[in-house]
Parts: sequence; C-alpha cells; structure tokens
Amino acid sequence: MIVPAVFLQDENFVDLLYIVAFSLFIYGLSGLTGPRTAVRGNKIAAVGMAIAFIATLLTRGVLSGSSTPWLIALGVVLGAAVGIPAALNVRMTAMPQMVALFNGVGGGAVALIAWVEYRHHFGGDFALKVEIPSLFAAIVGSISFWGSSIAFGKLQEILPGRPIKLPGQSLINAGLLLVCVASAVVLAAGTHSQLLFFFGILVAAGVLGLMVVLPIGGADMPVVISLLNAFTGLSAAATGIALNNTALIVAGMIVGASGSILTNLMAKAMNRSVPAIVAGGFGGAVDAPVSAGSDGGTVRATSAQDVAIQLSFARLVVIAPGYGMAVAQAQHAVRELERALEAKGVEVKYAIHPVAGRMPGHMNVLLAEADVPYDLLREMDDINPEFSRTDVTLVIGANDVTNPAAKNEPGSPIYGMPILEVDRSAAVVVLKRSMASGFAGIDNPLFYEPKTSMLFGDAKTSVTEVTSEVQAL
Ligand code: TAP
Repeated sequence: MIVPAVFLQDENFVDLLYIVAFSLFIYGLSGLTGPRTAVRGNKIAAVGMAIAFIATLLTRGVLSGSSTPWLIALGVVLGAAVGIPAALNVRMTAMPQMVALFNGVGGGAVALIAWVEYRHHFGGDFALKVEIPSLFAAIVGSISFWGSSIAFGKLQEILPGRPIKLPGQSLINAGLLLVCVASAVVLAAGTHSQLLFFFGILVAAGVLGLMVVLPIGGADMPVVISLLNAFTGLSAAATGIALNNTALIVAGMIVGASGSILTNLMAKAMNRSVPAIVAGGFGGAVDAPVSAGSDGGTVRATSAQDVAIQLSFARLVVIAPGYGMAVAQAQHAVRELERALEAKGVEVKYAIHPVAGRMPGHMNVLLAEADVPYDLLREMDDINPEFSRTDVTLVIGANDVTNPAAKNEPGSPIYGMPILEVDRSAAVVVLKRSMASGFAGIDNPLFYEPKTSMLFGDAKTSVTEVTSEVQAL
C-alpha cells in the first residue's frame, strides 16, 4: 500500500488505522465462536494487530530519538525469534501452558511499562489521570505475570498440580493486597518521589500473584488461566489510558471483557464462585488424594474383541472423550469407529464436558478436525439425561470429567464439579494406558465399578483395534 507522505504522522490517519485495527479485532473475535471459523478469525485479528503496530509507529513522537527505531526493531526481531518457532512447534496438548506463558508475558510487559512511566515522571509532574492507571497497571500486571508463571509451572508439571496452601492464606493475601493499595495511595497522594513504594507495589503484587495461584488444584486451573487473562487485559487497558493510546485501551478491554465472560462461564461449569477464587479459598479443600481402590474395589481389564462385540450389539453408544484422546491424537480413529458402528445400525453420540482436555473447546476442535458432524456432539447438560438409556459409554482418555467422586464424596477436591454421568449407562468401557490419575491427581471410583471394564493401551491403538474387530464381525 502506498501512503502519500502527507498522511504519515497525521493524527487523523493514525486514528483511522486504529479504527480499522479494532474492527478487525472484533470481527476476528466473532470468528472464535466456532471451531470452523476460529483459524480465519485468528488470522483476521492478527492482521488487525499488524495494522495497530504500524499505526503506533506512525504516531508522532514514537520514533523520535536516534536509538528508538533500533530498539523497536530489536524488540520485533527478538519477539519473532522466540514467538514464531514456539507457536509453530507447540503440541496441541501443550497449548494451555503456552497461553499461560504468553498471558504472563503480557502482564509483565504492562508492569514494566508502568515502571518506565513512573521513572519518566520521577520527581516531576505526574497527573493523577496518568498516575492512577499506571499504578493499577503495575499491581494487576505484576499479579498476572507471577500468577501465570505458577500456572505455567503447574500445567507443564514443573510444579506439583496439587493445591499448595499456607496456614492463614486468606489473611496473607488480604495483607498483600493492602500493602499494594496503601503504597499506591501514598504515591498518588503526592509522595511519589519515593521509588521504594513503587517497588513495594511490584513485589507485594508479585507475591500475591504467586499466593493466589499456588493453592489452586489441578482441576480448577482452567478458571484461573481465564481469570489471569482477564487481568492482563484490564492492566493493558489501564496502561493505554496512562499512555493515551487508544489501541491499547480497546485491545485491553476486549481481552478483559472476553476473559471475564469466559471466567464466569468456566466457573459456572465447574460449579465454583468467582469471589471464592479471588479470596484464595478455591479448589483446595482437601490435599490428600482420594483412593477409590482402597475399599477393596477390583478392576476388570477387557480386550478389543470383547469391546467390539459389546458395541456392535448396542443400540446407543456414547463416546466421552478427554485429554487422553488429544495426547494420542485419536480423533480420526474415533471418527472411523463411529462410522463402523453407524454402518451396523448403532446410534452414536459424543458427550462433551466443558473442561475436558486442557483448553476451552478442546474436544470440539479435535472432533471438528476429524469431520465429526456437529449435530452428534452433545453438551454435558444435554447428554446427562441420556446416559440412563445408553447401552455402552466409551470413555476415551477422559478421567476427571467422569469422576463420580465429584457427586458422591464431599471430601473430594473436585466435589461439586459437574461431571459427565457416564456411570448411569448400562456399561462403561474406559480406554487409557494405566490406572494413573488425571489432571486433578485423584483416583476415579468409576474404574472400580462392576459395570466398568478397562481397555488398557494408547487410545489411538486401542480404538483402531476395536474398529477392525467391529468391521470383522
Ligand atoms: P484428565 O482427567 O486429565 O485425564 C486424562 C486421562 O487420559 C489420564 O488419566 C491418562 O491416563 C489418559 N491418557 C493420557 N494419554 C493417553 C493416551 N495416549 N492414550 C489413552 N489415554 C491417555 O482429562 P479429562 O477427563 O479430559 O479432564 C480434564 C482435566 O484437566 C480436568 O481436571 C480439568 O479441570 C483440567 N484442565 C482443563 C482445562 C480446560 S480449559 N479444558 C485446562 C486446564 C486443566 P493414563 O496415563 O493411564 O493413560
């Protein structure tokens, strides 16, 4: 695109570019509502971001200073050198860690910008309308950076997934929040020449970020990631206000608003309350893993041939996929099995739990990739009443989302989380490699029920074997 020189650095032209960028963000975001349009939506939003970046460079004063263009170029090269290979090489199953990491980096960048702004005005004139959003951005950005780092550590299994809680945790959190707010008030009230208070804010908010996420148990991680995402968006919007940058305000608010809505939806799906998350009493009621096998329950192993017979004589088969299907990349094999069963007159449906896998919509994306017709997918609330008339439920690499302890064991860390009630079907076949627990780190009583049989092995191999047996019958 050739832009007449007169337009460059013209405020109206820059504003026009920003409007185009926001429109593309919003249009792109609307594409993320369905797996089929998500990739296109993401590309559209990325074009919007490139336009916003160019508009920022064209803003008067941004490129002033002899070293500034080089520093910006260095940032772009370093960011691209890290970000592009990371995004290209990340495994689908490691996506949540990546989201947590990128989200944390966003929060950290916002906190650093707030610090730079503060140093910029150090000892001079700092208008409240700039200072207050900067302080807000420093607090929330710092919480988001450190909280996301812990979330990354838990998801990457560098840190234990179980809740880590100190005695008096809620009081400590309240104290840290008080330190942040009190320091911010002192600075805003005029003693802002004291850099020490600003560091106090960054450190207290950072420790608060760690303290809020450490006690959160594995199964509740989706909610906290989404909450931290909303925090990063809000802190970016605050930085936009401080820097008088419309692009940052709009983009930050889009992330903040969509993150807040997603947090609310996830919390509802997990039967948790958002205030309980913020208070720190979340997901960590019990530290000890619950053992379903300790009461003498036995496990019944089965074979691909037996499963094929069971499935072929069923009227209704429900497939309940989980994280293990993603690890095994078994979605195409599962689709083949569905076709083989349908060819024998068996009705097949898929049961989709809102937090099955490791990211929102994980199962929908995988099954769409394998061309599973969307009308065969049933959300949890729709499929649960159907389990009582289901002949066989095939649990493929799912564990926590089928765990009846969530309904029956008040002491369980996942108690209260809505589950796929697969135990109400006439028979259950679980495909997994071992008796290992799922993300929440707890045993699953479903595996010991007399109606349950276990087909041990990699999900893709097992499903392929079952399909061959079904076709041979
Ligand atoms: P999980 O409870 O994590 O269980 C997955 C099971 O898959 C494991 O028990 C594992 O058992 C099995 N598995 C792994 N690789 C396999 C393979 N190659 N073949 C066959 N089985 C394999 O999964 P879920 O039921 O989907 O529940 C999701 C959990 O993740 C919930 O606790 C949820 O809160 C949490 N979480 C969700 C999200 C979102 S947004 N979806 C984000 C973060 C965390 P073996 O090792 O014995 O095979």
